[in-house]
Amino acid sequence: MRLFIAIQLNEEMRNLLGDIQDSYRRMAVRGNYTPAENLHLTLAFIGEYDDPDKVLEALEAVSFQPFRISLDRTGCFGDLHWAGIADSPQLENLVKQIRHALADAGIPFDKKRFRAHITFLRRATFPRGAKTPFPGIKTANMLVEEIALMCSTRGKHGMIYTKIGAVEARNVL
Ligand code: 2AM
Repeated sequence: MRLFIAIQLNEEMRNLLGDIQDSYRRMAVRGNYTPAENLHLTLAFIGEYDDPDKVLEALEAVSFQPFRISLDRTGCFGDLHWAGIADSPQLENLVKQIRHALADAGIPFDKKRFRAHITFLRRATFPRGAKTPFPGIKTANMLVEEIALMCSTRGKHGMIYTKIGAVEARNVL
């Protein structure tokens, strides 16, 4: 199974991402728009791995308190367009812990530098002469209270992401 660890988004974040997608659509940008239910922030990409229980066990070593993240910009990697998360030491720390936990358990993962982004459009093609739309500087935020182990499968109408387990934030007084 194809696994990754992600933060699932609240309604406020999904709504803003939907508004951003609409502004791209209004510019007649074509491509593969991420359906609202698939929007997420990947923290670590594991890929093909058949022991999700071992991943969940490894993630028990990760400890974090609830923290806020917010969207603050849009950008692209080639024809893949994303919304960026404002700098967050808590998020960086969480990703570091996840990577350590996976490495300690011998679970493979993509070791590319972490760049906190939420992909909302893939394989974008812009109409001739169009500029990348930069919708206002609206922001949205959410409280991160858990990280989810996600499984990705190819459905009839695109990718299906299913949560198969989670680790919750711990409130430490
Ligand atoms: P992306 O949005 O930038 O493609 C499921 O594929 C999730 O894992 C996506 O959020 C994807 O990021 C992310 N991901 C990270 N590294 C990946 C990799 N090497 N291959 C595929 N997906 C990866």
